[in-house]
Amino acid sequence: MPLTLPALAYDVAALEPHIDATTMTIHHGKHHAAYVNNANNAMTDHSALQALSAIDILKKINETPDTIRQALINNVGGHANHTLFWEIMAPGGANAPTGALAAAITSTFGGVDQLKAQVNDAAMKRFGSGWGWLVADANGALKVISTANQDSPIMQGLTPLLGVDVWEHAYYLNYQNRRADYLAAWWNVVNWSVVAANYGR
Ligand code: MN3
Repeated sequence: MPLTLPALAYDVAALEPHIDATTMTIHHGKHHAAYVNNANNAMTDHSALQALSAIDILKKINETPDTIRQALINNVGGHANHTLFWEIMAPGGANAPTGALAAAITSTFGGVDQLKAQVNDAAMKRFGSGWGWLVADANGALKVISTANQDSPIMQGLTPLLGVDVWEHAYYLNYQNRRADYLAAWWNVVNWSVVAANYGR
């Protein structure tokens, strides 16, 4: 099959107390796995698509067959979004953004605290399910955006550097309706080294 569920690089309990082990187990093993399975099912009769990476499918989403495009948006998007999400979290996180990313955050937003506030605002204003993002455009300029459902910034020609999942499945077991509390806690597990590496791609 073309797409596979990536293994987590850390234990499901490693992000506690900020993200609990049960949420991680279900989120990765059930939700993310379902996006992978549903994406592969959608591509069953489309061998050319099966040869592409998730990122390349999303870049060419407007060239995909009408009959499966929404399934690809939802499920290839869900796969790419969650793959990034696991990668940009780590136990303890990193202390601060570094290098070119740190300089760009300062020049664009004024500093990392202001960036966090903008991401939190975008994530809080996302009605229903979706994501808050730090992205780079084709010129390397940083922007904060939000997308609905599993819509990927890649479909807009943007490079996602950091994304926070604000679907209720990402936080409801531990935080119930308190999305703001989840967001505040989530910054404690951001792996800024990976976010900085994403900016260099
Ligand atoms: Mn999710």
